[in-house]
Amino acid sequence: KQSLAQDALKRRCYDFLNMTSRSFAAVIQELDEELRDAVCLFYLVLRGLDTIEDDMSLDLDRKVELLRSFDQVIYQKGWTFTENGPNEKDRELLVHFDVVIDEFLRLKPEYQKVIANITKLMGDGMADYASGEHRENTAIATIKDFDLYCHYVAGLVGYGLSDLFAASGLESKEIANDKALSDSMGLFLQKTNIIRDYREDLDDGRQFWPKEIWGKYVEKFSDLTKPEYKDKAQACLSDMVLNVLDDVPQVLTYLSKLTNQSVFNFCAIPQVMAISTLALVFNNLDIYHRNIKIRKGEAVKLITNSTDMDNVVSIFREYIFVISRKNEATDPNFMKISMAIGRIEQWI
Ligand code: PS7
Ligand code: MN
Ligand code: MN
Ligand code: MN
Ligand code: MN
Ligand code: MN
Repeated sequence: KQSLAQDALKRRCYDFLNMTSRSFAAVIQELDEELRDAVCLFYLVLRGLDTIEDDMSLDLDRKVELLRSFDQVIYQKGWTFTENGPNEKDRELLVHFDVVIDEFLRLKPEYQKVIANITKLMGDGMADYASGEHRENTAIATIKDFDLYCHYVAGLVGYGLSDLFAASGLESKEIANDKALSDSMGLFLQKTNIIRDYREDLDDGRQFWPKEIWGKYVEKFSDLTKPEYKDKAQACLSDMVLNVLDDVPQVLTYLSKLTNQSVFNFCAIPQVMAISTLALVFNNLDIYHRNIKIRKGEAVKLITNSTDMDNVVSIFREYIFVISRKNEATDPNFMKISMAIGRIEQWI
């Protein structure tokens, strides 16, 4: 049985979850009891790691040291971190990270191992990109670099979540076997986020779009915002969307394998939000100037409708149709996008 003090610590973790996540807080809290705390703590640990990765004011050597050792930090009772810049988003979480560690150490050892394993792989991946071979003006040069970075920060989350689902017994062990499917679940979310956040990331001095794509259209990444390059910017955006569409069949295959209702909702809701966001950003040059988001009412509709595979497939069909209608014959990627849609239509 839990003591009152332990209850209070757990509540603070859920407060941190609600503070740090707009998109995952609700779906995590709806998970079956067996998985809820493990996924919440997985989220908080990775949110802590990402807060270190994102802080451009931290000394680079210090950042790399922290990223590479974060899988050990989560076993150090009492560890807190106050070195982040004062304006760093989610700084508070690390200031009180001892609370997260306490709760992490109360999870089943099997869950702890999954979380620590992914934290090690992600931290090393982030460190590679923060320094070393990828550290130039443009860290992400090729599409291969782009895929690998997204694998580190999102595909690995897919691996870890699938491992937790399998370990809980709420899903079959097989869900964790096909790594490519779990990877796609993360890549589709991450790549859509990276397209949508072009402007925000640019203003923060970060560029995640691979030069292999944007370099076909402009000399400088920031040229995409200029009115004189409007047509280039539109073509570049459709090239990026084309790249993300690749993952859709695998996302639908993964979702079709799930059996537990709460796990299905948890997995499906972010994916339908992503396909809706992708339809919204496609051919929408606003992304180069401001942060655009799907309407609140649309998000609510998506959440309430993502109850089973038939409904999720209908939602994907609807947004793939939107993309298909916005696809213009004058776009240099018109044919390739039509073909990608064709491959998805075999599924829906
Ligand atoms: C453990 C639920 C369901 C098999 C903190 C969920 C930031 C898109 O930086 O906050 O604000 O623009 O909007 C989430 C696979 C990861 C991938 C990655 C951990 C789905 C640290 C989400 C979330 C796999 C690195 C948040 C990948 O976006 O970004 C848990 C299956 C964290 C998932 C980051 C991005 C997540 C992201 P930002 P957001
Ligand atoms: Mn966010
Ligand atoms: Mn971030
Ligand atoms: Mn980051
Ligand atoms: Mn405080
Ligand atoms: Mn982002």
